[in-house]
Amino acid sequence: MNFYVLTLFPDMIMDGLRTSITGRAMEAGLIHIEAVNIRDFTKDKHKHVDDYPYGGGAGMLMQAEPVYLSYESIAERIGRKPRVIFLTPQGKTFNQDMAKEFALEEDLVFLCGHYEGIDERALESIVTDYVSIGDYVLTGGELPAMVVIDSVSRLVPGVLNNDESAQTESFSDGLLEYPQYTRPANYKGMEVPEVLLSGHHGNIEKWRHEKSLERTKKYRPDLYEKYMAENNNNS
Ligand code: 6GU
Repeated sequence: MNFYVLTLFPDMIMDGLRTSITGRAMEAGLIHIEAVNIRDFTKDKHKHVDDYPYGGGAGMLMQAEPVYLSYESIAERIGRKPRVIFLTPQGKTFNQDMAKEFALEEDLVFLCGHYEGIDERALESIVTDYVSIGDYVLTGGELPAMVVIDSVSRLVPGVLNNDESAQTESFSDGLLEYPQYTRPANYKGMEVPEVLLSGHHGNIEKWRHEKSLERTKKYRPDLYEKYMAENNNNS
């Protein structure tokens, strides 16, 4: 799967994703991540990519032309019009279902805004999806793009090893993860729950499911209600 990130800060994207699991996946050739510097597509001799907003107001806007040309360089290279995700607090809030849907694409382009925004005509011309990562404001779209790329990458076959894949089940069934423990069995007087030492797999599964329900009810009542409604469960 190919990820192209249109950005003014290509190093931020590549430095962040070169490490850990996404870095390993790139090295293995399972995913390709490429940051495209929007500034390389300005025709301005001082390489300006921003200007004042018509009608006045605070801050600067990214101009349409370099944004459009950076997109076009990718569309021409791959020979088709890929889905383009614009990271913006005005977008639809990202979730696991969206990650699954994006993971079905062969190519994804991410557009990262800076300054006060991007000229609307560039957005109208190329953007297919408006995505936010939550109700708070960030300085730019780079971190959100990295968040989305990380979550989509781990759904690409082969990116996670078996141990890592097993870990995914918990959230995808709609419940929060149960608590986990490793050695020692007694840490500063705090004991690992007896059932986990019992070797009784049925009881362990039951305990874990109960703990997942308990935690979800306590910390994410919204997810808990959804789970109960979907599983027709009255417990
Ligand atoms: Cl996608 N962009 C910015 N600038 N801030 C955000 C966001 C995106 N999602 C949440 N806050």
